[in-house]
Amino acid sequence: MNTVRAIFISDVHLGTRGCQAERLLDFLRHYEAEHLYLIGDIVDFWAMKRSIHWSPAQNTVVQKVLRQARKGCRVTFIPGNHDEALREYSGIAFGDIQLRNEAVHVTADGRRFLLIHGDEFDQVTRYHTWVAVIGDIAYNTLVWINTYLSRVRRRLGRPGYWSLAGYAKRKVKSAVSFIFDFEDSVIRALRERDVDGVVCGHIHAATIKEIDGLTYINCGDWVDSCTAIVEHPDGRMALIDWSLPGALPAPAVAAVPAQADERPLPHPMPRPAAIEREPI
Ligand SMILES: [Mn+2]
Repeated sequence: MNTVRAIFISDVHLGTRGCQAERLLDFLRHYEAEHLYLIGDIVDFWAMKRSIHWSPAQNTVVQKVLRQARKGCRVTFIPGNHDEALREYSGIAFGDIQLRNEAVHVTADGRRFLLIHGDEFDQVTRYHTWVAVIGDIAYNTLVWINTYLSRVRRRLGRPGYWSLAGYAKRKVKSAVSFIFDFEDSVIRALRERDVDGVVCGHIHAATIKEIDGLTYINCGDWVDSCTAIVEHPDGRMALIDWSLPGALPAPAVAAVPAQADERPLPHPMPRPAAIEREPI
């Protein structure tokens, strides 16, 4: 068990098939903290309107968080855009869990971090909500249509070459500039605040970096990257990558009863070293 001062996680997306609840549980079994900050999109109410995927492991995640709160860990839940219904309860304690639309965490070495989910700095979700809502469906359809069209093109013997690789590359390029735009607008907003940095989520891109003298930290997510941020007892912030293959036992976790999350893991495999990146 690693004892840290604070754990920051975001974008768990409970209620969806993509949620890596087993990996998150495994991470939570290896770390204990005085503060646990849940920085938005923890429960995906958006996706649950379409279909609900709620596994036993997802249940256990919720129970584990509630149990930690009961045992004295200070749990703060900052809603994101996928769980924004909770935003109107900001300031209210919900059992042992504090709900806040934003918070400030002071590290052991005295640095002040603004904690926000960050969707207000995402131009797409802010001004073009419909794009975000239908985005994944539309994107998949577009890719499907393009693939089909190129097949038709070939069959008709049309000259010219349509490259899926080129298409993907352009997509990636715009994704990269999307991340830069997001980081820039978050940092710009910090200027008016009495803080040394920010811990946010939303764009599913974990990082710890210095931008113009401020520290930009993003928790990443538990859908693709399986990352968290921890604050060590000396105030050092570190990015934990829990996505490494082999880190997780067979799917047994999903089938065990509720109390099981206090049991030691059945696998004897030690965790590989170098799970921390870019400590600051
Ligand atoms: Mn979000």
